[in-house]
Amino acid sequence: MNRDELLKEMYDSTLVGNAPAVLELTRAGLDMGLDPETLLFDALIPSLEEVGARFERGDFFVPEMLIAGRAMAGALDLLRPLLAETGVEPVGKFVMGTVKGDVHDIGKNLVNIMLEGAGFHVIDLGVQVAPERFVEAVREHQPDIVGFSAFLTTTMPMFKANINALQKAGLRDQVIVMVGGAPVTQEYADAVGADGYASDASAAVKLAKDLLMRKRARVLA
Ligand code: B1M
Repeated sequence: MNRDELLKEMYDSTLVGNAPAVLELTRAGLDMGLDPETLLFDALIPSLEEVGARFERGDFFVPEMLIAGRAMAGALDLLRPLLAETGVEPVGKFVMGTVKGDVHDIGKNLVNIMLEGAGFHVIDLGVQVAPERFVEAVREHQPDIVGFSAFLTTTMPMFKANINALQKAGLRDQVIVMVGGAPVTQEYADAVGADGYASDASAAVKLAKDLLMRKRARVLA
């Protein structure tokens, strides 16, 4: 099997949620010398995008989405140590979670992996994280940044609820707030008073570093 055949096979196997095949192909791809980013951005992520498109058209239902998601998650487990390989000292602390009412976590986990790869110490609160839990974690861990992921238009309003909870607890000024997730936009992030929005994991890492540098420059000034 050559590179393109492998990527196509991986795309197709993810689409139908064949987790063992996706795992095997991930291993084969790495053995072939493909980098983890190629497997992610040229096969796994496009495949899940197609799953979403089919769900929207009514060709796929929740079980299909679920097994495709599981197949991708299995591959991510294998890629995690390679994507997060870093020898550097932690550049900052990041508390991350998917908002209350939302169980999607693949995108959040990918952002976490890339942040770890860039040297951030990430504290992952998981999914369905209530505002009080974010407040508790910010108080306990004193992170530089807190990140909220939302993947449904119905759960995006939790960003505002989380920010209000931080404000009420007197913590809002101490922490940078970043938001993201498939339906989120820059306009929405601005409207709820977040400090930053990123559309994907690479952009999230770049933004986290920029926001942190700006914060540290302000403190020194
Ligand atoms: Co759901 N789902 N789902 N789903 N699901 C979507 C999100 C949807 C877009 C599908 C569609 O209709 N096209 C749609 C939402 C529509 C909307 O509201 N706009 C949808 C729906 C409707 C639902 C249910 C309501 C279905 C139902 O029950 N009728 C239900 C809701 C359950 C709930 O949460 N309460 C549901 C359930 C599920 C499963 C459980 C079956 C499964 C989740 C499995 C899991 O995550 N463990 C699932 C899946 C797999 C999907 C799709 C197909 C794939 C999501 C994914 O993992 N993408 C998705 C369709 C799609 O997104 N195209 C869909 C790959 C991932 C790498 O990308 O998640 O965008 P993404 O993450 C990116 C960026 O968003 C960004 O970086 C990530 C990496 O590059 N990012 C950040 C994420 N967080 C960030 C934080 C940041 C910065 C950037 O800073 C803090």
